[in-house]
Amino acid sequence: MTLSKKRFMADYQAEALHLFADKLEHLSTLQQYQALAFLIKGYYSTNWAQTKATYDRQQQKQLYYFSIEFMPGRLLGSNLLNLGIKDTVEAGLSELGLDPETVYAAEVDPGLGNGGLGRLASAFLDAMASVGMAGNGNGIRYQYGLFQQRFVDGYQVELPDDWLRNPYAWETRKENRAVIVRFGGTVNLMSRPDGSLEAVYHDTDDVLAVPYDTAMVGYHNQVVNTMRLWSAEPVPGGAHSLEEKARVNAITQILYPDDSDTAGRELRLRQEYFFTSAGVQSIITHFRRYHHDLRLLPQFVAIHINDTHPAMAVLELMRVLLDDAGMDWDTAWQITVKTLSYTNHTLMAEALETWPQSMFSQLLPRLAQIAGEVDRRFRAAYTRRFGELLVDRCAPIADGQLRMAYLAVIGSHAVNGVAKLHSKLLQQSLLKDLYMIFPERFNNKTNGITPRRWVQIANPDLSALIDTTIGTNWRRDPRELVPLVAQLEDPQFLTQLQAAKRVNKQRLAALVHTELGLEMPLDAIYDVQIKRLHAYKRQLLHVFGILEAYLAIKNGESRPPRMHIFGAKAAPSYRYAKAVIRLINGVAELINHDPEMAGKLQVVFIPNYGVSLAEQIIPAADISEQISLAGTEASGTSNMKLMSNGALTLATLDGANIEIQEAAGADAMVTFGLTTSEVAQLQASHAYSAKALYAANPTLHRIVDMLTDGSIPGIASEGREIASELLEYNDTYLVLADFASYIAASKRLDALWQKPQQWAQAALKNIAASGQFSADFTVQRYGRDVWDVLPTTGI
Ligand code: GLS
Repeated sequence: MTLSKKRFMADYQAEALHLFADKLEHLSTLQQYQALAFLIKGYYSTNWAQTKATYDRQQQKQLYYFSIEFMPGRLLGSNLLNLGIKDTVEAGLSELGLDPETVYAAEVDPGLGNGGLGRLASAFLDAMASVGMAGNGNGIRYQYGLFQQRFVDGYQVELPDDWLRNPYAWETRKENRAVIVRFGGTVNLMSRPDGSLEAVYHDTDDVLAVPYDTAMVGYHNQVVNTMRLWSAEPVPGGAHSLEEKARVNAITQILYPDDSDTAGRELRLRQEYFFTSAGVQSIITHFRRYHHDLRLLPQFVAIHINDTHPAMAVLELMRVLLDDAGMDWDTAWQITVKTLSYTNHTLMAEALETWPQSMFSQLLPRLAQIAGEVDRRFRAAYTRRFGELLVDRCAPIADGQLRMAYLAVIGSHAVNGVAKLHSKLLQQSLLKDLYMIFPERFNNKTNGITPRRWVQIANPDLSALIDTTIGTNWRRDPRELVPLVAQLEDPQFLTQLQAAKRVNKQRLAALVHTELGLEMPLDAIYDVQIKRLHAYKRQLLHVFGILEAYLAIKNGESRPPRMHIFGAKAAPSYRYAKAVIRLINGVAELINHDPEMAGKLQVVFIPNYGVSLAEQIIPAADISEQISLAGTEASGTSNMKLMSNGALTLATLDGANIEIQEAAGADAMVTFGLTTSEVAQLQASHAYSAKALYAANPTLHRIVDMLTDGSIPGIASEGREIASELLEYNDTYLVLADFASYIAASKRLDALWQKPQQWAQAALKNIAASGQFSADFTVQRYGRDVWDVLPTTGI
């Protein structure tokens, strides 16, 4: 949009007066932020309404991305950027005596997800708007987001994230679009005169699902899509006891703070059905405004099942088509499969959701009946050809459990993993039986990120340098970063690149100083690992690397200075992960208080990792630690964000690391460790002995002993727990097995650091190759191969 500074300033002052009946300069920072956010919302509202009207008028096929998690991050900066008015607004703010960064920082960061999965969902919404695809989000408006993390005596403490305490400026309550979601009760099937069946419900628990819509503003294209989040409320008019009201509100009160467990609790099942049913119902209502024949649904609607949480969309859509529309089973099934598609996000067997049939039928009796019929028909259709054993292994129901991943595959026309390796492993292991039956459904869609947030907003100095070097086309199409490689031999450019990194390091160092009182010298390597705390991600291996350096420096060895920066939340019930957090904080205490380590080696664990903190850390990183055991990390996306900011990846051959290496070149990152097939062989042969490695490698021996011999302050049982996982339980994630090659790889990075020009060249190769990992391309691949929804303004 076009906006002059003068008009902006006048509008802003008027908005402040209108909202708070006071002058801008008398408002709190939060109020100044809110006035600005409401003003900007007003700026795009017409486009928002017009986008919806255009989709309807042109009868465009629309995609609905069903996800139990979204992590949009702060929206003010990205909305300003995407509207093309960021510079004007910032100039206006400054002229009004306000600091833009301070105003931006007053915005809450809705943590409606755990990590990569939720952030990916939001990146996709941003990307779809930016390439002009008709894509909507469908999820839950949790009253409390992912907990706020504090450290007390080195332990993680979880505080509630009351993000809705103040009105959330970007959302719009659509009470006129509310729908009723039914739980429990009994259901009888009655024949209608035309022979079709009608489901008659008794004694159900009804809940009102109220949508709150938030605009997803496209980049410089006037497209504004919608993220719809549902909130549970008592049905109006009913006589509700306080207890009943509390039970209803509980459905959307909290986000489950775990992204790997089945969290096999009834409340979780309620949450899943709640947003899935509300989403399906509202889609059908909208569709019916324009079409009478539900058989046309797949022509106009695609529904994507993001991980298994919304997998019961298969059953819910069947319910609507069978019971509400009176369709026969085969027609309904055909439509369902054509409409739905599914992404798997993990190979961890324990993360595959299953529900006890008894719980499921009590809470969702009609869906349980439909699930039984899906199971019966699946077995009947494929047993003859594939044998009873195979079909039993992958049927939706077995041993009294509903297996949601299998249901999702069976009820979708397309199934994908999130990196090439992950998609291959799905076919070879986790979903191999279903791959036998439905090979044509399987495909890969490597994840992506939004460089608008991670480079343009988070790294203004790098962005400006790129602009002056190759122009601004990369801002729309980040593949246009490739020509940057022409600067590989340009010492002046490389120096400027280093200077931009230094500015970011300065900013992070200031934050760390304020938060933790620690000094981080700017000439040190900033070595970053930021992600959920999980055994398979192996933060422990990183800690072992730190202890190796500590012992070496104590021993008089000289190493380039390194700051080890962590950000990670542990699920509150995940003991091992919490033990590792305590360990990292203990190691930090040991090292940061040792005068011999000053300026050489420091450990910085910044609490409360989330999207906003990531925006501060990522631009400052020199090394990106992506060190999961090969075959465990489905894709990873921090690896992409960090590379696009010029960090060198220290990586196992896992997830998308492999594709990053292909893109940036072998000399732009450092890899180590067992490969997936080596891991599989080692595990199958039962030949692995962690104890033998411990006995054979004196450094490793020493480090493992440090866990229990009192060397690390403040840890006791945690050290023993971790040591026992390594030695007694034989090191599930092969930390000891990869230790030696990890240290060797890390030393290669130390050596490279001594040659600043070569380091800068490797950083440049990463930046130049990062464009292909933009989510703009990922969603276009989904649109073309899976959803049949095409971009209108895309690149
Ligand atoms: C995850 C995977 O663990 C990540 O590797 C992946 O990048 C992300 C998005 O596809 O999905 N799966 C999950 O349950 N949480 C994740 O972050």
